[in-house]
This record gives sequence, structure tokens and C-alpha cells, in this order.
Amino acid sequence: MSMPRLQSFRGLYVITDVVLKPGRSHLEIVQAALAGGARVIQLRDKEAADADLLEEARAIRQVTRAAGALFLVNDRFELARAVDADGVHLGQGDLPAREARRRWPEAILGISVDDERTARQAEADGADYLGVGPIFATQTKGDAGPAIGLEQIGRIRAASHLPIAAIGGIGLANIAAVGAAGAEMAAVISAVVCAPDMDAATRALAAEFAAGQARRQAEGAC
Ligand code: 3NM
Repeated sequence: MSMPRLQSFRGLYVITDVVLKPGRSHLEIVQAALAGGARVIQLRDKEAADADLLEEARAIRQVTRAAGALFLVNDRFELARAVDADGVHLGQGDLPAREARRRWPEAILGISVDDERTARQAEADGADYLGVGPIFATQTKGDAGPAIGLEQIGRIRAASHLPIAAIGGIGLANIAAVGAAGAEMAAVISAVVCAPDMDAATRALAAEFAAGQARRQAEGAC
């Protein structure tokens, strides 16, 4: 992967969900998130068939490209390739990272991890960034497991060189602490998808996250 793309692993990472707030489409969520300054977008749908997501995924590809944001797809490797997404995000139980890397060398590959061992393995397998969570308790993903806490960001940072997207239970009240803990990206679902005004929510989250990161810089990383 080229350096300019690596440098875009920063800031607010918004993941779509059409179950939490019925009536809001993936595309509508993405457009609001981009308007609010999200830098990374992930299309995530645990139910629909690939064929039913194809047109919307194509439209998301267009708007993310126009906004200069990264576009990743959760799990759906073939769909991601079909719409020329920038890459995929895979969980521990999905297509193995090494196999994904082999099949799609130029993809941005994100892997979910929750400890040093899985982080090291993801890096060895060719991941480009780590999804680290759940940092806080979340109801959005039933099988997310117990919260691992902000301290785990530092432990994983010490075990791997890869950029970290912290995820799980992140909202306006705690996103600055996530930035201060050293995460390059903060990934959210409900904090944007359930907000009355998704654009304004994204903007506020991005500003708070940046403030937390700036605090870390000002105070030094240790
Ligand atoms: N993955 P919310 S937690 C999709 O820990 C997902 O890997 C997680 O949703 C992980 O921002 C999670 O609403 C849900 O808490 C995040």
C-alpha cells in the first residue's frame, strides 16, 4: 500500500447500519458522515444479500471518492472488489487476513483485534490497520465481548506498528479520551446513526476526537 493512503488512516471512521434506526439508508448515513468530516467510511450490513447492496455500494464509492475519504466494506470481500472499494474490514472469524491479502494485494485491509497476540498476528498477516475493541460497552454488536478499556490501546500500540481504529461504545462524552489514549482513528456506529442530526453529530465527534489527540501531543505520549 502506498504512503499517501497510509496517511489517510486518521480521524473519524463512520460505520453504517440500517437496523438501529430504520428509514436511514447506508447512502444517507454516508452522505451525512462525509458532510460532517468523516475520513473513513465502512459499509456494514449483516443481513442483505450482496446483490441488494451493489447499487448503493457503487454510489457510496462515488461520494467517498469525491470527498477524498476511504471506503471500506465489512466482511464482503467480493462486493468490495466489485465496486472498487479501497479495501475490506475483516473480523477474526472471517476470511483469514493472510488469504485476503493474497487475493487482493493492493487492498486496504483492516483486522479486528482485542489483544497483543491478535494484533501481532494481524500485522504479520499483512493488515494495514487494526480495529481495536470494544473499548467501552456497546449494545450495537451483540457478540462484541466485554469492554477492553482505553489502556488496551496503549498495550496494542506497543505490540504493533499499525494504525489503530478504536471501536465500541464511543460517543461524544468519551471520544476525546480515545484520541488522548493514542488511537489514530475512532470508529462509531450508533453515535452517528442514531443521532437526530447525523451531519452535526459527525462534526462534533470529529472535533472532540481531534481535541483529544492534540491533548496527547501537548502532554507527550508517555
Ligand atoms: N465491532 P457502536 S464493537 C462493529 O469490538 C463493532 O470489534 C466492535 O458500535 C469490536 O459505535 C462494534 O454503536 C460496534 O458502539 C460499534
